[in-house]
Amino acid sequence: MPARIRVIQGDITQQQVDAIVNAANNSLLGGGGVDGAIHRVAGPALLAECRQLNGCATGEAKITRGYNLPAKWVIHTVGPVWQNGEQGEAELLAVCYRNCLALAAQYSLRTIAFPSISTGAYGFPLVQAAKIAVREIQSFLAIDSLPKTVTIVCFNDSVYQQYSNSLDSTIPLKD
Ligand code: AR6
Repeated sequence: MPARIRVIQGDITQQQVDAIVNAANNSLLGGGGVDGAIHRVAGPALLAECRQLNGCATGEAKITRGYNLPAKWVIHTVGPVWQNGEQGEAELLAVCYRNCLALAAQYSLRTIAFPSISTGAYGFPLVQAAKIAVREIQSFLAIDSLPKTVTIVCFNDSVYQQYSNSLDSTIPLKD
């Protein structure tokens, strides 16, 4: 049986999955990093739909169509900005993963890809973020049959190494 979580190195905008997750900001009106890349590939219709959503609170998730992306859907979530680790950042990051996965299950999506939420412009320490991501995805998949598979897409080598280490240190979850 194939594992339900995998870690790859690549560009999330090129993933052939039902939904990709966007690490957005509270405005949902675009930005840099993975957010900028997703809007560039999806095209202006994505921004037009995002304008109707009235933003998104930190930790919450909202879904739009994927337009010119290979993915049919984009799940936008807003990770916490790292301050000092004592402002609820860890729980807010965990809630992002849970809310995205719950939305995917609600839409009956089988495959979803996540970026490394909050670890770029928002400054969340990578080691801790990778542990939280893998823990939350594992816990969700243990109680829900959807999504079937979750891919964590790492843009560079150090991010890939951290998420791989984090996944290796857990018991693999099979179908
Ligand atoms: N595919 C996969 N991962 C990517 C890609 C890509 N095409 N491009 C960048 N990454 P960041 P955040 C990685 O800064 O920390 C935006 O301006 C990147 O290397 O995109 O949650 C938003 O509008 C890093 O590992 O997101 C917000 O204002 C990871 O994605 C703010 O940045 C996350 O980095 C959100 O900051």
